Amino acid sequence: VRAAGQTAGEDGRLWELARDTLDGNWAGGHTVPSRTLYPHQWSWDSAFIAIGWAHVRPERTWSELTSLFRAQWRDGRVPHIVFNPAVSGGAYFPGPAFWASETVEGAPAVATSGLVQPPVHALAAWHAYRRLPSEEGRAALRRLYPRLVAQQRYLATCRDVGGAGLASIVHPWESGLDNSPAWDAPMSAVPAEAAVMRAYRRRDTVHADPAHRPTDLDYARYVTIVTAYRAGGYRDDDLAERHPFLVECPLFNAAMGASELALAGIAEVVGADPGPHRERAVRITEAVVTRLYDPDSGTFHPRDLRTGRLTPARTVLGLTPLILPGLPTRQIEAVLAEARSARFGLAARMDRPLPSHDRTATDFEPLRYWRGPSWMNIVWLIRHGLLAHGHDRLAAGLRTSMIELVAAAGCHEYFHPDTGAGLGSPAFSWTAALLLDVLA
Ligand code: 2M8
Repeated sequence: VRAAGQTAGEDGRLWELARDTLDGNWAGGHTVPSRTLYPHQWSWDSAFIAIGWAHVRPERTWSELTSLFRAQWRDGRVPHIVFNPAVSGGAYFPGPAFWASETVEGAPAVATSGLVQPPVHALAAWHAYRRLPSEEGRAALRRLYPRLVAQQRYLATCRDVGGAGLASIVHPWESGLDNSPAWDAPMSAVPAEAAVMRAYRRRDTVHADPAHRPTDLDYARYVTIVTAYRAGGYRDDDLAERHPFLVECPLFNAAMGASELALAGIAEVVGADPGPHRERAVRITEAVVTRLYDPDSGTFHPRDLRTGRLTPARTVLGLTPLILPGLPTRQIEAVLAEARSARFGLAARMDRPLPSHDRTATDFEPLRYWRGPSWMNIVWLIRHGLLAHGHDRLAAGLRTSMIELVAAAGCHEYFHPDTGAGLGSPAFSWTAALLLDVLA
């Protein structure tokens, strides 16, 4: 752990800013993504946040993950939101009353959502542990290991709707990239009208500029999809026959594969057998390539199980299978070509931040959430993948870009992909956490 002040000059200032941002969002046992926009615990946020805590307050790495997994459902699903009972139910939409998790058999005592998010947790736990191995860390890994295994098992069984060894997401919120153009095709088939939202009160647009957030029509569809899933008690049987949104996402599945490899590492530390994890990682990697790689575009796309087709948009999701250490050379090279093209502009010296969507596309929106702006967790994951494949110079380009963004704009939630201006929440936890990781 590096004490503030040990780092000279500008890096020291950023280090303190990032640590103070995390401290400000610490809610005792977990860290909120943002005090205003997201006042509860979010699943994949906590994974990224845990990585940051390892560098400044290591004990919080393990509380962050432990508190999240305490809310794991009996079937193994890790809910995407764990509601803090001390925060008013109306502070965030949709709040605990909307999800009604307490009515579901197998849900925990604390109120949660019924959806999941990309399973980056084993990856994060292993990354944090390796950055700072300790006896406390080993004890935490021993406690977390069976829960991480159950999380992966849930996704690999209940969510393998397509039967090809990949997990399906049942809602765009499960992707973490809520309104990405990747979901436009499957979302257009979900029945809804913007007027549906008159029955609800959105809270996000109170705290953030509505022009930077998903639209009311998007929200109407989000509500329709949750309502359908909730009506079936959040069960996953027969989803293919009855659920309006079913997609195999490249990031979600790459995270699942990379987490199996992380679990192999964790298994060795806790005295379990790493073999089955390595085998599963190989199988998931093969399925990601077979099902989600498109040789014509030279990148990865989500597969819409309702049409059987790959969705056409070329978003940053296409680059994320780089986090799979076993990705074949052919796909690594294709993805690198896509990343270095004018669409994404990856370079050893970036002239602009990495966007979340193809910047040459007609539906590229530089201000709107996941439809163009640059996001630190995605940049961190792609950098992690570049390092795994030995592309150190390109990885360094992303690291410099991350540092420059925060230096100029602060720990914002997302950044304008041309100017680097800060957007969304100004004190956002995963931005701070992942900055600490690249500075350390
Ligand atoms: C955003 O998603 C939530 C819904 O889960 C929202 O918009 O209200 C996404 O950026 C998601 O990836 C993130 O985990 C969450 C909290 O930071 O916010």
